[in-house]
Amino acid sequence: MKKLIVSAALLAVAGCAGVPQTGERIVTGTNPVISGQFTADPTARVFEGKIYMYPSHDIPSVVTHSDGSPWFSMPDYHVFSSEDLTEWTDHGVILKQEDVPWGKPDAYAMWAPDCVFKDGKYYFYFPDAPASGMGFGVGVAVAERPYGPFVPQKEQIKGIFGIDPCVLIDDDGTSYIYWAGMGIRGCRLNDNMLELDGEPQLLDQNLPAGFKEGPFVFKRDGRYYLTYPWVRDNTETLAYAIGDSPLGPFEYKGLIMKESPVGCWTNHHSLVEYRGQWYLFYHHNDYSPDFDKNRSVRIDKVFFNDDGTIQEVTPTLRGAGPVKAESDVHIDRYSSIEGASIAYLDPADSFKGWKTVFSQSGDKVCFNELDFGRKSPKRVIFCVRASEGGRIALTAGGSAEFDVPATDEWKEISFPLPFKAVGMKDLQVELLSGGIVELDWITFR
Ligand code: FUB
Repeated sequence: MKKLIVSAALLAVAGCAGVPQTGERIVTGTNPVISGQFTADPTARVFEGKIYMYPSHDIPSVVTHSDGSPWFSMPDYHVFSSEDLTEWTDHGVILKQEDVPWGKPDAYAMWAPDCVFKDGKYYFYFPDAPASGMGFGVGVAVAERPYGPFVPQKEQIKGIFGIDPCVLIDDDGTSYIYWAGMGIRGCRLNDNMLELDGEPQLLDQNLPAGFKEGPFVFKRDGRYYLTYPWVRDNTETLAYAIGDSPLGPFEYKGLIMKESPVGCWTNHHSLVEYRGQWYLFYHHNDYSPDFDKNRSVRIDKVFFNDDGTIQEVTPTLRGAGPVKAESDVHIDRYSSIEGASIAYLDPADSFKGWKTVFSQSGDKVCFNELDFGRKSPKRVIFCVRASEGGRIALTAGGSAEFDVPATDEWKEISFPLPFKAVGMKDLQVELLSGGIVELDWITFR
């Protein structure tokens, strides 16, 4: 590929863009998906032709565990929706602990939820600490739309002592509820979706030993998948088993995801098919490396083998959403990296995101599947800081080199793009020479 060298730069003095706030539209396509707040335990459902994500909501800890350490603090639930897994709308708080008639209003125990649609209504299932006792119960809040308003039932579901509810509506309309409470349990739900219909059953007797929680059950090609976080060693993997009926027996099949490489103790997930592709929604502590109970939702594609088994998912930063070349492309959410490093833009506020730091010639970052659309852009703009300046090579179909001028401040630097780029391209940025170059984002106009 012929390389073009572009040496003239236009220096724009405008500051680089900020962070989306709660309540605004959030545009990423990369992992983690939501910034500006913590999100965990995501259940993704397809309602009204869109993806609705029902996560739980971590806040900086205000609760102390019995051993004195800071503990999960989860006061309420938001719901988010997206048509393309890149642009998300935060519909705001749909339920808070003070509004649960049977709950303890200051327990901060609104753990992993689920939401299903039946006969014109949306049923939101959530754990909470009962005002009258110890442990956890599960309640239901009902709405006419997927984003509420949700009205909580007066009482918790009788017969459920545990956390992490998940509901499956089978093809014949029969519903089942699953939860974690001294093992993974399941039971038929009454047609009113509010009461158990029968005796709860223990479902994990035949599964390999080790702590399990967060069951997510779905049906695919006539078989029932019981998927769950599982501690096989020190922290949680995501594992799964398959059965021929909704309440098992289930046979262990393997892992969906290995343990966190940096020790985030929990993982919690859901799988959903949307527009012909299956996705794994899960969480990691990207915005809180020092406290793993402040988590953030990630999404990656998941694939099935012909025999119905699930291919293990390698967690990515690139994520599963389409990213447009005309957006601010954060290559710190890379597909691959050689030599360069990633750091918070502002260590005092992780929600401001990350920067890529190129320190030595040969440092290289690739960001796959950047969508240039049908019309090639005329310019490329880098948001950079580089006290000595540096020369960088950019490849996206064509290839060119750019001289970044020395700047001690973050600057947007615009160059003519000397090659055509249309359609889906993998983007590569490499430092060729010069001093340290820090890159916040790149965009093409
Ligand atoms: O988020 C609180 C708890 O951590 C969830 O209910 C579990 O599944 C684990 O993710």
